[in-house]
Amino acid sequence: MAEVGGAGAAPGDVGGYETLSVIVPVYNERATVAEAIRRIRQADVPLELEVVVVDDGSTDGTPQVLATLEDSTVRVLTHPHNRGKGAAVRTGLAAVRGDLVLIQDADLEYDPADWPTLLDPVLRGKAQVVYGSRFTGERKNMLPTHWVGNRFLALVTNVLYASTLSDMETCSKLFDRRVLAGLELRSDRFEIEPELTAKVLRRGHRIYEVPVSYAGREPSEGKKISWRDGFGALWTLLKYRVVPLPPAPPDGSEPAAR
Ligand SMILES: Nc1nc2c(ncn2[C@@H]2O[C@H](COP(=O)(O)OP(=O)(O)O)[C@@H](O)[C@H]2O)c(=O)[nH]1
Ligand SMILES: [Mg+2]
Repeated sequence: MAEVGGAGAAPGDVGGYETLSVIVPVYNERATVAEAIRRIRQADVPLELEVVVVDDGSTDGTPQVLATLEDSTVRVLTHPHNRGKGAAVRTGLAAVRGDLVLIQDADLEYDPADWPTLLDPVLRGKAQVVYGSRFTGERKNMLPTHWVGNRFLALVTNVLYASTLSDMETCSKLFDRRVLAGLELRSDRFEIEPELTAKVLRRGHRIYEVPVSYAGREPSEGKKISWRDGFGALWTLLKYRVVPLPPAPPDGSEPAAR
């Protein structure tokens, strides 16, 4: 893995990072996945790009669409049966090799055009974890129940973990891969977002937030997360506040100096 320049990185360089690995969890996104991957290919990043799409047992023709998109830069991994977004992210994490890891959904709610904004604090050595906030960027839509749920879950996160996040549930998350080493992620479903957040904060990392644009979709357009998932998120936040964490590997995943 590349030596990371951290705070000493000169302007214009990429902080010692070489490869950005992008994990794209996909479940029944026939209508959007081709456009999502087109936008991913167009993203303007000063790093080598590794894209790993995880088809989570889609049954709507997504695998056929993916077969036409796969090439040397876009790898497709497949779950034989649907296991949930968290399982798809974990499959992707086990497969990627880059020194930076970004999770990018396939449903067009988040836009790879925002990646330079997300990457900027990491490449300048200011952060090892960056979240794209939907509450400080422009947004097309968020259902009122989701707005309340998202604000509430961010508040609970901040109270439990002494953070100041505006958006914990954002699906726009970027990590120095060393931060993720040894976290032993377990979530299969949408609790992957609070689990990642809780464990990273418990390890003492600060999460840097930048604004990203958000084009929220409606249930009729395929949005699957619902207010019920909010309870799972709440439970996950409470649980990881108290369960012991696996020991951090001694490889630089210690928190950067604050
Ligand atoms: N809903 C759902 N999404 C999954 C699953 N497996 C992978 N995904 C992908 O995860 C992303 C959905 O995440 P999110 O935006 O939080 O939920 P949604 O927009 O409400 O469906 C999309 O890219 C999905 O295709 C799954 O089992 N269920
Ligand atoms: Mg989504």
